[in-house]
Amino acid sequence: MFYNEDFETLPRQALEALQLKRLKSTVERVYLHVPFYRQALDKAGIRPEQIKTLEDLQKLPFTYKQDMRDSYPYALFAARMDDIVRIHASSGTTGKPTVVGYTRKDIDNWSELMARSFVSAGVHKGDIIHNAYGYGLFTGGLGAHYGAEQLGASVIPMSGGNTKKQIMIMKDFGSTVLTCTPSYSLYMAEAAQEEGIDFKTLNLRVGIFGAEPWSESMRKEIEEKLNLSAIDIYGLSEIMGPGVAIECLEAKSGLHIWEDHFLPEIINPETGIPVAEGEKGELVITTITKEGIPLIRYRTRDITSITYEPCACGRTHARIARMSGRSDDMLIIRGVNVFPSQIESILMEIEGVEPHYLLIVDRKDNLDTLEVQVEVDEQLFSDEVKHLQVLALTIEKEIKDLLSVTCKVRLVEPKTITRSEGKAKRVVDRREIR
Ligand code: DLL
Repeated sequence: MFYNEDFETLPRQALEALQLKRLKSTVERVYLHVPFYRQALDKAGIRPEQIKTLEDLQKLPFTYKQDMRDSYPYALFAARMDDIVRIHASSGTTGKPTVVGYTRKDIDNWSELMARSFVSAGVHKGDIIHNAYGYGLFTGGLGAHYGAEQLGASVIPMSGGNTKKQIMIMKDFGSTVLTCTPSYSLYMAEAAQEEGIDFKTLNLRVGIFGAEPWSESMRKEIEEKLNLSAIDIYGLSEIMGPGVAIECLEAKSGLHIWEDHFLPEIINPETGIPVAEGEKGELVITTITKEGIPLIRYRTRDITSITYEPCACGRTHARIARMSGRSDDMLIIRGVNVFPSQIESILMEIEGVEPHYLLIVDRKDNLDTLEVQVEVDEQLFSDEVKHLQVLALTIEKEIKDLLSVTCKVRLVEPKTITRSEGKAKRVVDRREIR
């Protein structure tokens, strides 16, 4: 099933021809309207008319998050403020947020791409979409909302929070699709259990989860607890919001990135040079249809790989692998690189361990320390102390064997780790605080 079959199954040659045409016009647009890009291109010694093939993309300079911060709030906009109909911003834990603006056409394109994404996840007109992504400056809520309406499904604009009410509405309104962060879905499962509501009695069929890293084992856990098929959706506000890439229900093997709107590259984050197909690196995206704030070779910091292999679903658009983390989330513990998602995968494979954890990194006597706090189920917790000790040691050994990092595991009581209604906070790095 497709939403826009012509574009979603465009043969690669035609797709690449379209990409080139759109790339050229985007480069012209930013050169003409955005002083930042005019200077950056002049400095790189490249003019828009020199873009003749898709490979010429390599000649263009990168755009970094810092460039967006330096352009706060509107300096990177390539459209007149008169033509901007929506403004979003990413929260940003430090400093000013990153601001993005959309023209009417940008909103239309975004709605279409979100509608395509819904269909790719097996959602159709007639579905009741319980949208628990946050509404507001965050792109999740409104992005999913517009896509759902574009598709013609019924959307319930829940936003995040008030979890008990979420469960009641989901049950009473007969929601068939849930959209929220993966961590929030697990919080909902827990809240439902407390209310004595079994997800098996709900009508939910599909969950569309993203906005934060999650693992394959977390998917299993969610599918079991919520009794639905869980689909991974990726996006970022700088590029558009949710719906940049999504898995298809047929294959659930990589996320199709909508290549008629975005040009993906995977590069070695250190050298900036593209890596081979299938190899891991940093995802770099060039937008090729955006009017409000087109970005050239934007360094997402997200780590993935790409494949151009045809997919069982018939879509011709490349697939990126589930994000294994952000290069700036990567922890370096005594010189060893560790992504929180790697620890998550190990934890989720262990019986009795709950999908709620927190990594605490510190420095003692000039040495990095890692404490893994993880909840265990009620039964285990009330078990003999000896058993808990054995379990903690087993996890420590597993982490040491697989990731070569020494850590201290602290098993904690159920429901002691703070739950999230949006993006979960998995790491506390005390080394930064000092
Ligand atoms: O999180 C947009 C979004 C909303 C995506 C709803 C999916 C669903 P930002 O707040 O700008 O936008 O955060 C973007 O979140 O660079 C990734 O690091 C991370 N991220 C988003 N989706 C995924 C995912 C939205 N499926 C940042 N897996 C991105 C892993 C993800 N990380």
